[in-house]
Amino acid sequence: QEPQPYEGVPGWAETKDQRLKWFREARFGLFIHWGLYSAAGGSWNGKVYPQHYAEWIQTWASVPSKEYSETLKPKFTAAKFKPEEWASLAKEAGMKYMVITSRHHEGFTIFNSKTPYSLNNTLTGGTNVSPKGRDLYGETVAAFKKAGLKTGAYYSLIDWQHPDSYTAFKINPRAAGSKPSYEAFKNYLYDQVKELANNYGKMDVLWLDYSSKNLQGESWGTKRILTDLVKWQPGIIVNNRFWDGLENKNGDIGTPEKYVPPAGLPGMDWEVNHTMNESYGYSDHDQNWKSYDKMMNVFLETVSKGGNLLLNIGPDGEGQIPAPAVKIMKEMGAWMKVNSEAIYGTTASPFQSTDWGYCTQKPGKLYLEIFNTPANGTLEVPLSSAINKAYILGAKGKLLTVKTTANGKTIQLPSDFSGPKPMVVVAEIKGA
Ligand code: FUL
Repeated sequence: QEPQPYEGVPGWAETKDQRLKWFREARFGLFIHWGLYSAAGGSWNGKVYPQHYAEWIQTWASVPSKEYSETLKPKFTAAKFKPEEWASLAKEAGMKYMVITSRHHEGFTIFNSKTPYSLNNTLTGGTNVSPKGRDLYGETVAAFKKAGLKTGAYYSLIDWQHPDSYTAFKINPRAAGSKPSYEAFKNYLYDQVKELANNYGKMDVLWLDYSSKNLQGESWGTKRILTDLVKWQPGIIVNNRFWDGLENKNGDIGTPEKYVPPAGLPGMDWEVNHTMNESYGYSDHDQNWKSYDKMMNVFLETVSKGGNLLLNIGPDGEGQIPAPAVKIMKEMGAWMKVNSEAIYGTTASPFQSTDWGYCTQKPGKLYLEIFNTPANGTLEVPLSSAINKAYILGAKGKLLTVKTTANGKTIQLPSDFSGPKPMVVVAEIKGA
């Protein structure tokens, strides 16, 4: 295993089990991408950028930061923003936590930052884009806390407009001969995280995105950030993008992006972040919505391999969540209402793979999530331990017939199942 670059940060590695307790039980959270890009909706000056990441529109269209913010600030109105509705939708879906983009790569915050650069930014006249007098990040976090969910901030280490950042020069050409001050940029990152961690009460997750090996790891100053972060927020969970990109085993949690790792991520906690269409940020042009069935497959595959799902929504510039996303979340919620016992607090499947679906477990119980019902209604379970009883989750009174075969067990499924799909069979294991 790679050495943890943060080993030795007091109050971090040794508190891991304690800090991750709720996360390991929660299994399901909401990711929100909301910023100026939401008001662009995937096109610039009439040209559609069909790439999957609409929140990258500034880069796709190569728009200098001044033009970008002057065009989008008036459109990013938040006129229909109702954070308490977002929170109740997440709760209805069965989600236990929420992470929102406090600042994405574009460099504009939706929280009130008093960092000198943010206030005096000569290029764009301040970087907070919340409509006057508001703190959209703070309002969102407060609403979700009120609804009983854990909350956290996505915060981008990449910044396309800060004159001292590593990446801004691509869009905002530097004056010939001038050199960025990486120290100033590191201080800016530190100061903004300090604000996020100190101005909004308890913070449960800091989701940094992302440092890169090519830019020499610690030159992002993330060790200093973590050292103080655990003092400000002793319960904080940090992801692996503090250090060396997207795919590494550092931090508290791994962050596979838009895919479920086939074998999970052995040896670490992890969370798949996934979209329901193609983009994280809102796009008028991305109507490639996945089906409820597909999202449930992603969800159950993830949980059955031991991970959490952080499911993304991209509200538009007015603060409206696209209707297809609301629909999927409500359908997932209807399933969770009956079946959340097969999710919360469960651990990974004991089976490599099955033809019929996925499996999660708790001591003494297996939960079989059935996506493909066998034609004869007989479910084959490659299990040697004896099954005490089997029933459909939510219908404990009606026992299913279990038989022992050469390959394990068979369970006879009911032919009249009418609940939300996938059907979940509970198998209680004898003696466990
Ligand atoms: C990536 C970002 O570049 C994407 O825009 C998105 O935020 C995703 C979750 O992480 O690294």
